Amino acid sequence: MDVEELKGLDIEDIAEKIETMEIRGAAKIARAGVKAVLKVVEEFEDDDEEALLVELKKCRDRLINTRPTAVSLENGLKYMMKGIDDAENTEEMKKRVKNNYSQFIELSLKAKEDIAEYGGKRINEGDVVLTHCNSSIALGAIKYAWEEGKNIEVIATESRPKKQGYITAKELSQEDIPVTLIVDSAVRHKMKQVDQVYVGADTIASNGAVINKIGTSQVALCAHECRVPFTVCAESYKFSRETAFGDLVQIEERDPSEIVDPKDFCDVKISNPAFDATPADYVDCIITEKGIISPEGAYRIIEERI
Ligand code: RUB
Repeated sequence: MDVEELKGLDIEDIAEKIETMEIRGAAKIARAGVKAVLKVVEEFEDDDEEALLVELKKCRDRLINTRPTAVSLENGLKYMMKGIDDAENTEEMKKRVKNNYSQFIELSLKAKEDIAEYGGKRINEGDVVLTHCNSSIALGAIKYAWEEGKNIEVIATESRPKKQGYITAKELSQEDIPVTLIVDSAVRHKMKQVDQVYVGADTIASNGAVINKIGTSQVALCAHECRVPFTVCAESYKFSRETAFGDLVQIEERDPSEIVDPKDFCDVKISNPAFDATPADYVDCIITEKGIISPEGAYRIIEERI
């Protein structure tokens, strides 16, 4: 589900759809978040700036913790608030928010296109590419390579517990891209057939660590051991400025019922972390719309925004 499908939904509907993962994937979450903020100004009829500011902040606060790991959402929401504090009246505030919205959506979609091209060019004829979970940005690069006429194959991990790998497998097979679905625990066994790993990211920390779907760090470790290049595809708004100043990325802990029926395990504690952090040491490069960087270059991307 992406922004164009959000017509008729109110802010609470959007927040709930993000929480329940009907809207999912860091890029789509960010675009849905900014759309919710746009709705605030579209629906606001008063001419009281203070009241509009309160409504905007209320919306931001409702959304920000729906998926706490994805800094794309936080950065998108911040983008929407640019310039509103010194706007002289509600009309000016609304204009700025609307402008911010158009710019963010354009930036997000253009970044996806650029990363697809840069990433697609680095996939070689005959490559077997392994991907984890369902990243629209990593898949963009894979599809670009295929559309360029390269005969490639994809191995998609199931990505327990929510099985986003099914979405990946179906999405690729619909485009006739040869794809093999495997369970997450088959990654090491299969890695000897793999030429490259391509994944997305929810957040990139200032030290180059990549926070993505749980299991990504195990995939990276296997790739590293097998000398298989590990590539991350992420727009610049997934880089976390806050991590440069000491903040830690919060790893979302989701409901145990996504894994098992807790009633069947009365005396067992069930833990369901949705994301993990892959250290920079296991990442060969990060493809952004600003260019391809080594993970050590993450701070430079953040610095440009500071
Ligand atoms: C999705 C996930 C994706 C990133 C990047 O997790 O981990 O790899 O969000 O996605 P979830 P994209 O299904 O829990 O949201 O490249 O589409 O932004």
